[in-house]
Amino acid sequence: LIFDFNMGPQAFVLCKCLIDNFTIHDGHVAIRGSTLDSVLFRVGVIAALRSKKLDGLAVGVMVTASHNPEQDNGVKVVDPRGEMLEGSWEAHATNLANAPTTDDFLAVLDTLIRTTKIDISKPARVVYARDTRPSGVALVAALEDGLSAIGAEGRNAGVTTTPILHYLVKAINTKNTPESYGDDSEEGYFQKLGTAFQNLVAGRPPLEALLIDCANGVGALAASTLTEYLDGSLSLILENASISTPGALNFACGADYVKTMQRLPPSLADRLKPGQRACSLDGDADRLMYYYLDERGIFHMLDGDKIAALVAAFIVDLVKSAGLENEVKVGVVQTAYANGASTKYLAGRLPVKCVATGVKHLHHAAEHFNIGVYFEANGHGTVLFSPSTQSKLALYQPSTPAQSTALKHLINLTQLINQTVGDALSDILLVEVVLAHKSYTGIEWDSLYVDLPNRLVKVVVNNRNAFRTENAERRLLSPPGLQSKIDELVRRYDGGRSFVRPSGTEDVVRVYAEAVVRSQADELAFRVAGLVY
Ligand code: 16G
Ligand code: ZN
Repeated sequence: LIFDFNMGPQAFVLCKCLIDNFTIHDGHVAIRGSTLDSVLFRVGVIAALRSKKLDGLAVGVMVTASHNPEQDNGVKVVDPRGEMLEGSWEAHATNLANAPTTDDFLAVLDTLIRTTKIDISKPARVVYARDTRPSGVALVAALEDGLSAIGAEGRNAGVTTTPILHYLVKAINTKNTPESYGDDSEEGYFQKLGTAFQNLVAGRPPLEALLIDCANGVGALAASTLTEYLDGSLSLILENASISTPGALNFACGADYVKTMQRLPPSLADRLKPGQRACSLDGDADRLMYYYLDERGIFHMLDGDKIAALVAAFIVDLVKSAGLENEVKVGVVQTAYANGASTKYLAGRLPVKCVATGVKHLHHAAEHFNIGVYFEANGHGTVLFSPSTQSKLALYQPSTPAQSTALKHLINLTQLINQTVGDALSDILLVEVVLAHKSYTGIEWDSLYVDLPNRLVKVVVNNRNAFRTENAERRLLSPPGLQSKIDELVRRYDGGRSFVRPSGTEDVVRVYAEAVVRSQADELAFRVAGLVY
């Protein structure tokens, strides 16, 4: 039983059962917006408790369902350093969100306060925002009720992107400290990015205008404000910027559409000239996909893997030019979804680590490098400069003018990049800086390596928890015997690679396959899906 899940050729579903509970993954839960009120109330309580536990440091709450359909909604909780909620608290949050009755909720709450030794007399501060989804208004009200129920101080950051909310959390918590992340306002964010960008492209010939598909979401507002801070150093043409058209959000546009369908959003068909660079944001502007049409009108996608390749190579070169290659080690973190050709390209140049899917895994692995570049193939990613590397850059005495220039660029990059989380706007500026420095068009960037054809399939099974993985999700531990059957299949395909993992956000099992030839990648994916079903 195979049917098209309305997602075109790239994703199919083998269906057995339906979803009926919430799970928290990478700090967020997603489900139909109208059924979420009680969850948001509870999230208000959880965020406040997390803040109390951390002595009143500000915690963030973002109401968004990202790239999902407009009628869905969800919530992400942001820890005081601007990062994803700590893993152990995901479990607490799951228990609290799923408590069937108010009495159960109170009982779980009581256990949480006792076991994690929260002093409830401590202050609590929560900063929150929402994307443009209409259901967000009522959900924010429910969140505010949760905050006042526990006496937390709330700050409403209004309608903004997920990465800006992450920025605000970190800026609030580092205010008036030597580690200040910037002014704790949207203006502070744009100012920081805009200034760093202008410094980085000063003296370079201006690039051709960049077309941005804003997914009809909050990214349209932020990208439009961003232009005011770029002072003409880059022109942005905003498309799919209809934030108040019902049903338009993420519909046939946006980063997830482009990645899943591997095609141009139809709305851009007569907008994009051959060779012109374009990119798509997702509904909360934390994912980014670049692409272009060649002279024959054929679509070429520059996904998270291509961004990682472009950016990592550039940073490695700058570190070398600054004379710091023995002191500052650059590394890349990927997941099993990274295209095999990208891994090969990167591994020839710098250390590459593969970790399990999910921003928290990538982010933490990237922290182990002096400069850690991480991008998921889906377009979510950033670059982390370790605190000691940032101090080293600040103190380093360059010995030649060339070293001095490279050093300045590295320091400006630490300001340009939103190091709290993947940020589509900051990532756009990062990509544009590299393209400007290298005088690359999309075509030259694309030719760094050639993607292996690949296919992603989802399979709905009775119990996805029966699927346990090891080795960064590249191999199955259970069900017993399944991995050896997959191995046997994979061996029959030239350049074949395939893996199976349970999704963390949907009640499905995902199957990925790649091979040297497109038809073989498709066939391998469906054969493996057949084994899983
Ligand atoms: C979420 C994660 C993303 C991950 C995806 C995996 C964030 C911002 N994004 O979208 O990192 O790749 O989930 O979903 O947390 P899956 O487990 O359903 O495949
Ligand atoms: Zn998103």
